[in-house]
Amino acid sequence: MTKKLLIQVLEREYTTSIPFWLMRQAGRYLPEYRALRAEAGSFLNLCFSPDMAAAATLQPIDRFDMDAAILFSDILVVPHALGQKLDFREGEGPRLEPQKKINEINFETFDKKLAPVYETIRIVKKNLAGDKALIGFAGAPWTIACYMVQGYGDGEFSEVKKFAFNNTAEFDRLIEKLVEATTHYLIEQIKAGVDAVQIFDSWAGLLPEPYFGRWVIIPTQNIVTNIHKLYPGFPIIGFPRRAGMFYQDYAEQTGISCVGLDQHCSLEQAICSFGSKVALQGNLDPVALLAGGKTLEGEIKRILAEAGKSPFIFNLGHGVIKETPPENVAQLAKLLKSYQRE
Ligand code: 1CP
Repeated sequence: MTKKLLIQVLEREYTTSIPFWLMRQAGRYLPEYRALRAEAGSFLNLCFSPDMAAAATLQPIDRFDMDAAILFSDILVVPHALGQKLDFREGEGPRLEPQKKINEINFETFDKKLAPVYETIRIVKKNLAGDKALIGFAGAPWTIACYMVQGYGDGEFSEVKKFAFNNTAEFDRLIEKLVEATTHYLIEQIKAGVDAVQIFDSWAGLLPEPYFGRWVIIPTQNIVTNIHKLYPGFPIIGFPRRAGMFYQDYAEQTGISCVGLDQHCSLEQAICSFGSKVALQGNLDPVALLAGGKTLEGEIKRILAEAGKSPFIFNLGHGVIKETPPENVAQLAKLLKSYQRE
């Protein structure tokens, strides 16, 4: 069997077609997702029901024929599996009982709680076409710690930063435990059959130096090293959202195969400064996808022109906005599928 297009790019091979998938490609903008979500009752029940979670994973592929499926789950299943109380309230987002410390991890209990996720992967693999990749994922330690310590997301996490800056050694220990849990979780996903993994560091951009190095780069580097000890060269995508000027250090120091760019940085500059070391992904503003029409077409063409001949995966700079018309995603899919570079 020939190598999947997405994997070729993650290995920095030149391809004439550009693979694409979208962060949050499964979700509330799709009527078939809303139906499945209603049937499941709660979001967590959907995440932990392997047949339904597998169906949610495959819905966008059936509709738009992306080159990769991303496992349907959530980054917060990790604190949940570590014993933290988690609740997704309707229209309010996640709520956790705040906690600043993780004791010794019992991986038997952890895996028992996450067994439905591993089962979802096995079901998806059986039903996914051979030329498509399945991406597993986890939240990065810093982003997970934000939710663990504060208990909810507000986009600022000032309380978490205050605690971390005032108690660096204590926060280091929390991050180290999360490195351990995340490594284990991603390795179990690889054993279950994912072709690549993505580490979501959605709140990386909140950390100034020297903490960006300490709590974003080093923990990610440790996870990558741990995975590569067992699976040398396994493709890992890192997404340090809003990392700005720190993107380059992240790309050069973490050992990651591919870096996900948000819409706030220049693809052209990223290619010049670190595009010879890692593959790149992302950069389309989710609002351009929401807008559709000529706006969307113009932005897609700009990104393809800037990507040039670099190893590139087309994606958004952050997740699909829930008001996005599915027709706009169909427009994007059509344009990308007809695109061939020399
Ligand atoms: O009721 C619902 O349908 C809940 C909406 C929803 C969905 C569809 C949540 C709650 N999570 C998800 C799925 C999800 N989350 C996926 C599935 C695969 C896909 O991409 O199609 C993935 C990869 C995630 C990852 C995730 N969850 C992140 C990282 C990416 C990002 O968006 O920055 C984060 C930060 C979360 C936490 C979370 N889960 C859900 C919400 C609303 C949030 C964000 C909370 C906040 O605003 O802080």
